[in-house]
Amino acid sequence: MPRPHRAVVLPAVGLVLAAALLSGCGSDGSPGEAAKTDASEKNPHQHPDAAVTVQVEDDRFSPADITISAGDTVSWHFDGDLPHGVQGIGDKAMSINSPLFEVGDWSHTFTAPGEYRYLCPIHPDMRGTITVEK
Ligand SMILES: [Cu+2]
Repeated sequence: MPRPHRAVVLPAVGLVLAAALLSGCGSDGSPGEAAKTDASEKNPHQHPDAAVTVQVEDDRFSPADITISAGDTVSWHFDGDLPHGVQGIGDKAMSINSPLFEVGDWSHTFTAPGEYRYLCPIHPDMRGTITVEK
């Protein structure tokens, strides 16, 4: 089931790399573009709009407990040998419901303050908490 995600992601990466190579031919790069390039090199898995990125490994979410501000986006980066997902626990967290990934990224924006608990639907011992402050 997770294989199609890998197949979809790889061509997208190829396009991004091709675009980067093409744009590298220009000599008038603005400071803004240079800053973006630096950021992506420091953490290539960082979602551009994400306040926090949670790494999904084969036994845990890391970091498992995070605190963000209302309106912030959390990105989960999946990179392991097993499929994992992100599923909210309880009514309040119902909107947290990702597909399953072996490798991939999924993000969710939290607009309402509160505490959101989630788990991996395949490995219920993998749990995390997101505290959203006003
Ligand atoms: Cu899992």
